[in-house]
Amino acid sequence: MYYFLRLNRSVDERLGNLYRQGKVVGGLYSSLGQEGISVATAYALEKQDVLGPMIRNLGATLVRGFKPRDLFCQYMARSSGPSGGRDCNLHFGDLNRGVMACISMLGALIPVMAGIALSSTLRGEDRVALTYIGDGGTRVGDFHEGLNFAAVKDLPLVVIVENNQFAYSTPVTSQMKNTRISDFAQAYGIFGTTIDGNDVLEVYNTTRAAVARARQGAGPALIECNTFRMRGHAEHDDAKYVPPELLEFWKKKDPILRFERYLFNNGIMTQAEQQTIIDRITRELDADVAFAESSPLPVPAPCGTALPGVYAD
Ligand SMILES: Cc1ncc(C[n+]2csc(CCOP(=O)(O)OP(=O)(O)O)c2C)c(N)n1
Repeated sequence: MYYFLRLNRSVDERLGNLYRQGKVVGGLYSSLGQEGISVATAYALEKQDVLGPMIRNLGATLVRGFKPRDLFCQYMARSSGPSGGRDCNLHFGDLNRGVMACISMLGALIPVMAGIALSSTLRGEDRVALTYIGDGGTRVGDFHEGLNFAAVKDLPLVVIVENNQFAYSTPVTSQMKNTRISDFAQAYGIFGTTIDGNDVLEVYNTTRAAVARARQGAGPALIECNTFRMRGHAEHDDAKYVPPELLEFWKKKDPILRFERYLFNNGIMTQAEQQTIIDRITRELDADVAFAESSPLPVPAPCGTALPGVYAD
């Protein structure tokens, strides 16, 4: 997990550099400070399960088997990326890896993932669906419709709310009167809890238990992970509206540094082992950025690679 946490952050940093060099096509949505949620929740799944990431869940796609080069190609719209350069950022999926493509319209992924959970139940398959939503996204009707449907049918669906305190420039207190989002679970009659989203092991243990319950037929779960968005909504946003003391407060709760301390203090990782992991990531990312930069853009129509698959083949 430590490798994937560091990988998530390093890919994010490299993408930030590429963005400032004008090489990223479209927006760049950082997951800085939220890596623990993506990595630990994806780790809690089994191979046959399906994960539906949103734009800040880069780490979850890495755990599911996408490589950093896939992400660099995707963000630079190269034809060797997962969407062949036809779409940007985390808008890609691969059902062979159990990854459903992210949907831009907030909330829309919840009914889709509930549908995947329903099909799994109808076919008698052992498959749990897990997806993510931000605090802002929980104000959209689809979130409630999808969750209610999953609750009524006892579907194996786990919804992770990343409460990072802001939806673009709107603080959570201006979005809702009751800011404890997991309370909705009670309204729908399902399991719900609020946890420290910057505590990697708490996220892992809570999700693992929810996934196990869902797999046994005990129905959906709503896990609210408290965290903080450490950068702007996207790289174009300097987030001047975020009070600096809030950033300072959350910086001290950095999930990777906390996990690192846990690993060191419990004799699980030595400094030499940490260095080996960091060196491995640097090597991998040097090669993968170079690969993406030398990859071609899609070739335009009529006989190119840009159009096939955009609608039906
Ligand atoms: C239904 C819908 N409304 C508005 C938008 C535009 N939009 C994209 S991201 C975003 C903010 C999302 O905030 P939140 O759900 O809290 O997630 P975060 O960006 O904080 O991770 C908005 C308003 C959208 N994509 N879909």
